[in-house]
Amino acid sequence: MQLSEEIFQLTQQHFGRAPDQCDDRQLYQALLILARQRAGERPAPTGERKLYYFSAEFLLGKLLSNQLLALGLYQPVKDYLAGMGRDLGVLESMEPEPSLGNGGLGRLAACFLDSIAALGLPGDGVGLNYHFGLFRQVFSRCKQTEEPDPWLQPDGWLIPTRRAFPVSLGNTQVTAVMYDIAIPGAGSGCANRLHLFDLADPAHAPWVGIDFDKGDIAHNLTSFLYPDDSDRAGRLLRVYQQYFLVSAGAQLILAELEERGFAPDTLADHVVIQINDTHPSMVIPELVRLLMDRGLTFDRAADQVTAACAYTNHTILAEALETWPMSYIQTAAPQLVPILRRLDQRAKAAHPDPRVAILDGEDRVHMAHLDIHYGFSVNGVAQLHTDILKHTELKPFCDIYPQKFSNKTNGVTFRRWLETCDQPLVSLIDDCIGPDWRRDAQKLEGLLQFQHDPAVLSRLLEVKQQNKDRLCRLLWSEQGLDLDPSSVFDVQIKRFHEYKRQQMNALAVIHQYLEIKAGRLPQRPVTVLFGGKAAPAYVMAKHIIHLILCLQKLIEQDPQVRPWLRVAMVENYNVTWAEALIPACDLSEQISLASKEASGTGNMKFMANGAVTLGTMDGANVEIAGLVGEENIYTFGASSDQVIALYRDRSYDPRACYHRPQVERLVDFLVSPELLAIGDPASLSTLWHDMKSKDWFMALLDVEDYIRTKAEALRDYECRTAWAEKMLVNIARSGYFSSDRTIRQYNEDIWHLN
Ligand code: F55
Repeated sequence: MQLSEEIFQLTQQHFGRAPDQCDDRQLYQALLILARQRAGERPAPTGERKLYYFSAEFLLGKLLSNQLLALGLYQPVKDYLAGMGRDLGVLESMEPEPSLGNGGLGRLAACFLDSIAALGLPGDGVGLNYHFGLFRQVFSRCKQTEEPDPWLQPDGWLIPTRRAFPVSLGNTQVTAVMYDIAIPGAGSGCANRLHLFDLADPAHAPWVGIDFDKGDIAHNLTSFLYPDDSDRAGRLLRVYQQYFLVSAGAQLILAELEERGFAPDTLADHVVIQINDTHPSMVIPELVRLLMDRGLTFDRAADQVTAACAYTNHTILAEALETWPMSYIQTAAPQLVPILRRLDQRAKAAHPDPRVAILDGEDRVHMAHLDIHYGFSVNGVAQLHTDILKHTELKPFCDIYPQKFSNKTNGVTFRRWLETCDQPLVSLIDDCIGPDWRRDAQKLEGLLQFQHDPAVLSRLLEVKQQNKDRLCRLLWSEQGLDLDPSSVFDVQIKRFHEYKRQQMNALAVIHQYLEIKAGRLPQRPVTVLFGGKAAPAYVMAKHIIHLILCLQKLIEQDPQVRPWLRVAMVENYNVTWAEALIPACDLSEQISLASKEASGTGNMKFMANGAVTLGTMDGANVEIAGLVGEENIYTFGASSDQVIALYRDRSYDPRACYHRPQVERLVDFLVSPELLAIGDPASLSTLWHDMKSKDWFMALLDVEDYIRTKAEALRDYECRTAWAEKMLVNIARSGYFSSDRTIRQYNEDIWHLN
């Protein structure tokens, strides 16, 4: 059937009218149903083994455009709509964004699902259907507040299934029901599934305290995604959620194994489980338990599980490594306790070194240690990160199991992060090198032949300007921010965390402000854009947001500074905002303290969209620098080796850095009369004290070099042609960071799916 006929039938059937009589919501709904049906008809890929990608988070973003793209319907639908004077972007703005992730880890899982399906590999995602996602960020009096974010729609992307599994949580029996989202693969003709488990009869009272003693667990288990904070309160609930996820997921795996006609003791021949950080690590003891129920001995069960499970590490921050008190597991999943104790004893018998113990002296379970002993693969997410894991953080493990360790540098799907978010750039690329880069992103290197082509370079600058204009219109209509599209767009968007050092960027803003006040004007106005959420219990991150919102307000009120410098913090930053901000960015801020950012993936998206990186030699920035060469990136700051030595010797002295005259005046501005008149004195002075005396992530160590390097970038920006060359080289060299490449490597080295 013709596309137009099919859409006609759908709108007739559902709304009793022709497409051109439908409002935006009805037309959106018809396209959703079309995509859902087409994807549902696609066969699943086949292979020797099937992958299950276990993750507590899948940060999908809006689905319509990307589903249509994967189905080969994106351009046809756009053309069809254009013929009626309608616009896909407008229709898609109806769609609520599923906020099933905190940040990079969850978004990586979504990019991976896209690439797994595109490569035609058999692999499903396994996660949870949080009804209120993370939270919606609202600014009030220059502070972040949190509101529930209901994203589920009555007739949306979720497909109910008949699968249901019993899960016993402490002394409560619940039923896990399974909803699916189809994941069609671009160019593969197949579709995988994202399985999201939910409670059978949830009450889901939003935003009320959860009282465990009243049995609320059985009602609120899948209400919220718990933020990545160091807060105690939500921790027991996280254990409940994790067990619910892995128990249902493990039962699904064994049910499918049986349906494929294979015996439980052949699990590892037919199944591979990728464990996305330690959040799903309880799948290991749970599978051992279920295999023993099916007649395997403990040792055979443990061997099968070990040969089926692979673990990805995403952080070396000590406070982020999960260790659960056994008493929590006793409460949430007592059936796992004897299994965990046996797994611990078996590991201790073979490897008595206390540094590699699963259970420590305080009866806490080290989840990463469990994964390394009882998995066949451990990977980091960028070369530097993997090297640090092997030589420092996980060295005792690497000495025991050198063959288990490998690097898989992260990647992002260019279908979402270039093709659908930056159409002006896509047209330019197609005009230069044709469409083949869609199949193989490395082909973007073909752009290098245009590095000195004045026509291409000037078109590149026009594309960037178009994207900046579009962002300005959006920020004005959605958030009432009126920005200057002719200014330089300097963008830092990511979760708020001290190690990511938004506070250092704020100090650079203060520097610029004081320069302008002193009559030293920049060559061109600069707009510093921020976006990101702080975990509700992460007090210091909230102080940093407060500082930035106060600076924004201070500058708004200052007619002397405002024409030259603006700060704009986007409210409720999410995937959708990222898709508008990244194509509009000139300077990409990737300024984490070296050694602390495992990889970063925003850095890759910016690069592919022609932004130039201002960054430390951390995570994947190191690989970006290697690919583009030093003339096409701005790097600064202490090296990871230096930073690691400073921590090891405890020799970082924030006070010494603070007392450098240029630094002191920036830090002291936090408690200046101007700022105190705007903000909360308690918040600002807490941050001020912390920066002077603790500065755990060494913002003051790098701030001068940072300011100097940023100034150099802004000077270079004025030579527009030379800057356009940098943009072009960044785009041309970004192909390595396609998640298609990453997934090929996972498949070749770890999964061996087909
Ligand atoms: C979420 C929940 C908890 Cl409990 C802890 C951490 C997180 C989380 O969101 N982590 C996260 O996003 N990690 C990031 O993973 C990315 C993908 O590998 C990396 O690029 C990034 O460096 C890392 O911080």
